[in-house]
Parts: sequence; C-alpha cells; structure tokens
Amino acid sequence: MGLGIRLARALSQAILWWNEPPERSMLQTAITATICSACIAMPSADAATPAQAGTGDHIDIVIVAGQSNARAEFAEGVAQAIAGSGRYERAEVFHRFHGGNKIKQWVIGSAPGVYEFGPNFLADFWNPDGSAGLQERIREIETAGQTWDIAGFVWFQGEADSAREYDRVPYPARFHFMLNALEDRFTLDHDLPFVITLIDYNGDDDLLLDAYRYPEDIEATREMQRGVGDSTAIGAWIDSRDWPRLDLWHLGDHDDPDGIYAPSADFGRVAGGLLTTRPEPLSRADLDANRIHDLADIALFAASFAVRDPKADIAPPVDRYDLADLLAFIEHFTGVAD
Ligand SMILES: [Ca+2]
Ligand SMILES: [Ca+2]
Repeated sequence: MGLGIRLARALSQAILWWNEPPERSMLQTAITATICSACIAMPSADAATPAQAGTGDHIDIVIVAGQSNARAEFAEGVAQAIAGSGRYERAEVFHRFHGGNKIKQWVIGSAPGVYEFGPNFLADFWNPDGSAGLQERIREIETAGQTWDIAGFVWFQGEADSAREYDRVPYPARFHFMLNALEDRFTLDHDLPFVITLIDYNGDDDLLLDAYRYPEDIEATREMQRGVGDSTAIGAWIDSRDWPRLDLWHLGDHDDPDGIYAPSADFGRVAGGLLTTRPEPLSRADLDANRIHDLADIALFAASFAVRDPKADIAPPVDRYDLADLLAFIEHFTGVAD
C-alpha cells in the first residue's frame, strides 16, 4: 500500500463532495481538528470518509473562489491545509469559480460610492432575494441546528484583468469592496482574512501575445495583487510564478498522468496553509492585527479614513465612510463593543 493511500485513509474525518459543472462547481469539506499534520501533503480525492456535523456544532466556512485556476482541485488543496492546521474545530470550504471572468463580474464600478454587485457575487455569495449559493448553504447549516462563521477567503483570479490598465487600476478597490460587502451582508463580527494568488503564464511570450498580453502586463497585474495582499495585516499573497503550467495560464503538468490535478491541489495547500497563519485581530479596531489597541491602530484608522481605504470601512453601510465607522472604531478600541 502506497504512502499516499495510507495517508489518504488517515484523513478519514474529511468529507468532500462536488457539484459540477466546472463553471459552477462546489466543494464543501467538513473537517475535524484531530487530523494529523502529515495528512496535509497528500492527494485525497479518493480518500474521504464522511464525518457529518451534528446539531450544535459550529462550522467555520472558508470561501475559495476565482476564475478557472480556482478549480475544484485547488479548493480541495485549500481544504486539506485547513484540516491539517488544527485552527478550526470544524471547517467547510465553500467553492465557486467562473472561468475567464474579470473581477467586474463580481463587483461592478470603479469608485467609492458607485459599486454594485456583479452577477457572480449575486449568484454565489449574496443576493437580495436570498438565492445565492452561500446563503442557501448557511440556511442548511442553521436548519440543522448548527452555528457558523465565515472564517476566510482564498482568491485565485486576475488573468482576465491583466490585458488593460483600465481593468487593473480599479481591481484592488473592487476586491476590498467584495470582502467588506461579505462582512456587511453576513454581519460578521470580524474582518475577513484573505489570501490572493498572483497570476502567471507559461513563459511563452508569443503565445501570451496571442492572448493580447505582454509580459509587462502580467508583471503589472502581479504587482497590483501584491499590493492587495500587503494592504492589511490579515491579508496575504502567494506567488504562482514558476509553478508548472498545462497551457498558457493554467496550473498543470504535462507529465502528470492525472493531468492538471496534482499541481492545483499542491498549490491549494500552499494557499490554505497561508490562510491559517493569518493573525487574528483583537477587534475591528486592531487594524495592524497585533492584538493590542494602541496608537498605531489610531494612526492607521485616521490615515485609512482620510483616503477612503477599506480598512477604515468597519461599520455599515459598506463603501460609505462616515460617523458610523468612526464610532465603531472608538467602541471597539475602548472595548465598549466587546
Ligand atoms: Ca493593534
Ligand atoms: Ca462604512
């Protein structure tokens, strides 16, 4: 029996199930905290044994989303890393991806005050009529007598936005609006930790040109995405550069008999591992996430508020910077809200 199979069986507390088609796939993974750390590094697609959550259990939901590279195998890798981390007693990956989509399919608009939810956000995350996939999943959890939180967000998207500065410039604000809107619509009591993946291509500049891109376009997008990951203490970026590609864009290995599976899952484990090491802020006023309320947080809030940086947008309505944000900061800072 191979090491992979034995390790796979050791992951007996995981449950995985898919809902295809690929453009609208869903992977949900319930995990207990007792899985050994050695299990993180193994493929487990054929290994899962159900361990259903029971009444009264609390489920931490981690969203994995993006475009085609955010495929099910990538999400599965994230789930395995989360399982191995032991950070959550019971976690579940909520997975959606949309091949070839620009970020404006999730968030429309290019300036504070004019953002709207795009079709992907409305279909997957939140919709006024309650029909989004995440809302449906949360209703199931609540109906089962369980509690929930949205604990993290892993994002693998950006190739579609790499061609034009017109798309790149508003990207960071659209991304942060998406996170703030999730916090707002699901009334989370914390900011959402996230990992964003830096895009790459296979190094074939001619093929890249066929896709109306130059290497400079890719690097500009990567630089923008690094800025998104570095913009807050609870964010992070990972670099997909130099990971094997199946074609121009997609993670994959031509020599792998399993096709594009292995690199996607491996990379997902890196992303998931990074998410589980994000610091946990003391409160929404702990803007540098060092678990101390001090002058550094006040300075960060003031600077962020002045330039309408989403870090200061800590009270509804999202995307509006007003007295409510200031009062919320003071309340959290002084402990009144705690
Ligand atoms: Ca602090
Ligand atoms: Ca606000």
